[in-house]
Amino acid sequence: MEVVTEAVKELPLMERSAWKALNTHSKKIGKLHLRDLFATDPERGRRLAVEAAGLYLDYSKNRVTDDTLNLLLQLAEESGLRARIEAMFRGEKINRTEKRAVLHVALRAPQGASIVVEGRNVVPDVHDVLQKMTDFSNRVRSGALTGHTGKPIRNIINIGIGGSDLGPVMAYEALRHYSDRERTFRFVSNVDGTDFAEAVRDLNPAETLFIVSSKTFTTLETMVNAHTAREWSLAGLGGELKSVARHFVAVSTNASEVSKFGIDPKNMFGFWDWVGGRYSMDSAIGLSTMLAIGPDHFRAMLEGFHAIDEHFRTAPLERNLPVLMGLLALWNTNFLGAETVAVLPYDQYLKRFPAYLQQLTMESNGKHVTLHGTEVDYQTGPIYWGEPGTNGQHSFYQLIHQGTRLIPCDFIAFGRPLNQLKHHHDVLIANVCAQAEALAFGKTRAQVAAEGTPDWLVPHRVFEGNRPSNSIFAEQLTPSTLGKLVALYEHSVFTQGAIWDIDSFDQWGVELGKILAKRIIPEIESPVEPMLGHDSSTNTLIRRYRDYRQTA
Ligand code: G6Q
Repeated sequence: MEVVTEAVKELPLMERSAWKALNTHSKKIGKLHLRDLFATDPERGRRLAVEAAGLYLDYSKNRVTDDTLNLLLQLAEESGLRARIEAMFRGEKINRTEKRAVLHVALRAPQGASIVVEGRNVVPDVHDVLQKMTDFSNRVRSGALTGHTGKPIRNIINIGIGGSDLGPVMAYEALRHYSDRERTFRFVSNVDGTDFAEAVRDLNPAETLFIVSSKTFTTLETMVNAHTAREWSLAGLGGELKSVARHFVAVSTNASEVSKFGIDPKNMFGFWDWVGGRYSMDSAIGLSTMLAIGPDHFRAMLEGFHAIDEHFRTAPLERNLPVLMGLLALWNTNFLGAETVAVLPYDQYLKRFPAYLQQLTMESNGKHVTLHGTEVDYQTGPIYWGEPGTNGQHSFYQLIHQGTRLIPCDFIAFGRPLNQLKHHHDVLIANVCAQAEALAFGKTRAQVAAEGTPDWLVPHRVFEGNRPSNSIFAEQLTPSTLGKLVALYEHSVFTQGAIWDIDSFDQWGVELGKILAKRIIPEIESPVEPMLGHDSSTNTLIRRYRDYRQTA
């Protein structure tokens, strides 16, 4: 099926009438304060909120009026957002530069659904792999599957990087409450030997299963780690090659490389080229997640994803959570000059969620040309970052409250805690509410002075306020809620990328460094002094490292 064409017909972004109107409008809005917006509309906090599939989004503390929202929605229409959404769900090759369909939504489509890629309904394939993962997980979790020496598998190590690591790590941490506490789960990604050494230092190879997760099965870091794991495992199991079959499985799209590595393709869990790495935590790349939380919880997570997929596909744009989040991020970036978005989960289990979102958002929308290769003349993807509250409050929130930059925040919180300890949760939620309130409304000079603050100290204690934030609340952090949250951000990223008219699904920016590293490895390892043809800085750094290496 050919690449969607609707974007071709459109005007460049900055020439669209809604964009131009937003530009003019933003000059007026720049002067409005959230204090006034709330004072003149007592219903604002209820009105500018929307709930879908159990996620509640309060976006009232953004610097927007009804006119702003209408113009943003108009921009979405003028940019053909609806057609783009449909094109994705129909399996069109919207990843233009890689000529691929983008169908992570098929990974969570229920049995019986039909999503056709190049004439083939892929949903039955998805469910076949899910069934294979389920059978395998049940065998490991019940103890039926043992290691080479007959001992049960107690340790599971996922080896992968980027999209083959960040999702599994995040999901494991996020859903640890639901995990099998009898087993140890670790994740090795970095080619820095420390990562592997620390992951295995207290483990028995006879009880350890490695999942080598790599879509391509050629990624340098993963292959170096996988070979080290193989040596470590063999060394602990008497060097018997047939032990590999019991201690290694692969998640990949590349069966021939998997078997070259020595893993029997029947121990391989497949996925497809229409699943992008950073959109793959709900594919077989989530095998470690399923082993940790069990197949039922994994399927509940998929149902959560699917609920938001359906909402994204069918809800009117003005009630559509991912669309609103995407439009607000775009408003803050392109019209209010924000450069980052802070994601602040008030839940310790979500401690790796900001790291996960960094890849999802920045690898997707960190692009400088449009789908058609022309240089953009507007900002694209903002920098996403964050830490769990309340820890961040005692660290970088100072800059958000009183610094000179505008940093929109996404606060995430849950109604019911998974660990009920005295009134911890009430204190936690009081903090998330207080932070959003303080950022929006601040504290005026008059308020500070009225507290008896000496004149010289007043400026230091003034909080300007007018700092935008979203608050995302849900009842409880469950596997289903996690699926919903991830899908919310996936589709918010999609919305932004569709309007910016960029390819949110390629990642050419990671290539150059990879190629250069491959060139430098032999120069570093050469037994004779190599001829170096880099710039003078790179040459000197390589020589310095060679000196360290010789004295090591
Ligand atoms: C994600 C990227 C990238 C990828 C890693 C690992 O969208 O494509 O982060 O996931 O480079 O790739 P492999 O799974 O092929 O090892």
